[in-house]
Amino acid sequence: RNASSKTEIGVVGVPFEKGQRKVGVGNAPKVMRDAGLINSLKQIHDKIDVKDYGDITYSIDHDISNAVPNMIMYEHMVACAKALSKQVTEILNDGRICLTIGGDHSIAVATVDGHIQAKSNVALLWIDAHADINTNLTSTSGNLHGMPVALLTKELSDYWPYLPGMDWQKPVMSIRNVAYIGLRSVDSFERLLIDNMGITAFGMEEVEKFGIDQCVHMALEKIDPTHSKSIHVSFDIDSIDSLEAPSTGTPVRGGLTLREGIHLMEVIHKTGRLSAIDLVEVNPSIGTKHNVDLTVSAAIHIIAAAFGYSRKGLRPKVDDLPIQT
Ligand code: 4U7
Ligand code: MN
Ligand code: MN
Ligand code: MN
Repeated sequence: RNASSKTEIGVVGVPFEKGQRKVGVGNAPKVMRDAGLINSLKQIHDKIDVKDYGDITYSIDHDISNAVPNMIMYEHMVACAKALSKQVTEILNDGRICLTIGGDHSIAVATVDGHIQAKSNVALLWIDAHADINTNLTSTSGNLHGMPVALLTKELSDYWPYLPGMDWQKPVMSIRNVAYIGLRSVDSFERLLIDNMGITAFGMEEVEKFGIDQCVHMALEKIDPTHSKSIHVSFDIDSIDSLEAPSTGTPVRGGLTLREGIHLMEVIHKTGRLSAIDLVEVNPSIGTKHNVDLTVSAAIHIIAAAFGYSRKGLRPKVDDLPIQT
């Protein structure tokens, strides 16, 4: 895919914040749209077509609160995820790349599930300071945004109890098709899993050692060695250093620079196989207005890079400079 081929994008907002305990992250879809997200996408180049599918709404139909130990506001995640998974599948079946604006990271259970429903052969890049691979038994917080990778992968399915209301969600993704980039805050049981299961992980030590370009290429080679899979990027804004993206619920210093985040997305764009992006964990209620502006604009730059924005500039449609007459 290049600037001359048509790119169709479907945007969905998920004003969901019950996968963690801080208020505000649910306002990110509105704040991102108000900051000009849709126009930034349209302005990347003239072959871009954007359709905004609006925000996900959900209602809880049966009482499954406290059905599973140590999973806070579980019934909300279940209901929102069901609606979101359907929406993602619909956007992909409409022939569009799906851009999901969270919301906290628990929503990725649904976006990846919806992607698998539409494309089956999915490779997942998880860009995050955290591994988000806790189960309800290993989590020290009970926050669902720390659990999505464990909910999605078949190798982890034996470690869960029966999850009422989640029967529609099939944990069919193999952990071998998942790679992390940006890790620097990993809980002890998460570390155990990454080591014992040999999960592909390029933490900040590896980013430092090999450089971001090599890390992305190596990650893609591991999760999609035949260059044939549909690529899903789940981008937690806290992967970016908290100096450059401060307005987020669980900030960690020593992260990716915005430049590294942009380059990572440029590399993925060039595969031509990017089908879905989640941009999650922007919390407009954290920090000053300046902090929020920095975080939102970082997010928009990262998204634009994924859809082919070129830092080199685009050539005009004609081949000559305008002549004075
Ligand atoms: B995010 C944590 F304990 N691991 O499980 C947990 F450190 O989506 C943090 O990456 C999870 O922002 C962070 O609560 C979730 C904690
Ligand atoms: Mn996360
Ligand atoms: Mn995180
Ligand atoms: Mn190869």
